[in-house]
Order: sequence, then structure tokens, then C-alpha cells
Amino acid sequence: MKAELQKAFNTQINEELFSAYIYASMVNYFEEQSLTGFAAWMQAQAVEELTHAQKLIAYLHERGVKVELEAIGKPESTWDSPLAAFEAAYKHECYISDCINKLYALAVESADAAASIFLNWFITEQVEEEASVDQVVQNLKLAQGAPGALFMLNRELGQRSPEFNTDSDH
Ligand code: OFO
Repeated sequence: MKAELQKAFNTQINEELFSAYIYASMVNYFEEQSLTGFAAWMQAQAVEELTHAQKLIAYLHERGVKVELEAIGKPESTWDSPLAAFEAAYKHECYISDCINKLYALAVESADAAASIFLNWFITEQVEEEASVDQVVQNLKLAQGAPGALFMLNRELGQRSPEFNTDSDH
């Protein structure tokens, strides 16, 4: 694998770990608000991000590329509302989609067909990631000013288990 592409893959590992860190921070925020269903949903999301990082790490090992783990940035620790937190999560997922698209473009430019094919999974995954977070954003908008609706949504989101939507079935 070309040096520039190796570096970009390593950077993406850091982005995935940072995603996990942001969502772990959101878990704390939701727990502080006693929104345990939201917290459980975000916990599953944080775990999923770790699987994304692990998938990239395993791939670099397979390709004989040195994995360089960099420092992870400090995430925000509070948000104005559950809606603000999920809007931030959605914005972050769009940013990650952009990162993946750029990584894919670099793989193509580097004529690394294997890396391009490997990244197809992430491209498809990002469509799901954006959609699932946006769905919660839209539900939260509908629930605005209706505590009962927020309570129901909290209960519904609490149904998501850590295993849901992970890489295990791919
Ligand atoms: Fe949320 O998909 Fe990885 O970062």
C-alpha cells in the first residue's frame, strides 16, 4: 500500500475512535438527564464505532501495514438538549461520510483496487449511519414540547442492544 494511503487509513482509525469517544460522552450526558434509553442507544453506537476502528486495524494488519494509534481529541461533554446532541451526532456522521469518500478517492487515485473494494463496506455503512441518526433527530423534533412523546422515544431507543447493527453480520 502506498505511504500516503497508509497514512490516510491510520487517520481514519483515529476518526472512528474519536467517534466512539464523542458517543461515549453523549452516553454520560443522557445518563445525567435520566434518559437511560437514549444512553443505551448511544452506548450501542459507541460500541459500533469501536468495531469500525477494529475493522480498519484488522485490514491494515492483513495488508502488512504498520498501525499507528494517535492521540484522541477531547469530545464535548454537554449539549443544550437531547435534540442538540443528536443534531451534533448527525453532523459528525456527515463529516465521517466525507472522510470515507476522500479515503476512497485516494485509494482509487493510488490504483489500490483491494483498498477501494474494502472501503465499499464503509461507504454503504455511512448511508445507514446517517439515516439512523437522522431518524432520531426527526423524532425528537416531533416530540418537542411533548414530554410524553420524549418518554416514549426514550423507551423505544432503549430497545437497541449493543449487538444491533454491528459488523458481526458482515
Ligand atoms: Fe458512525 O460510522 Fe464510524 O465513524
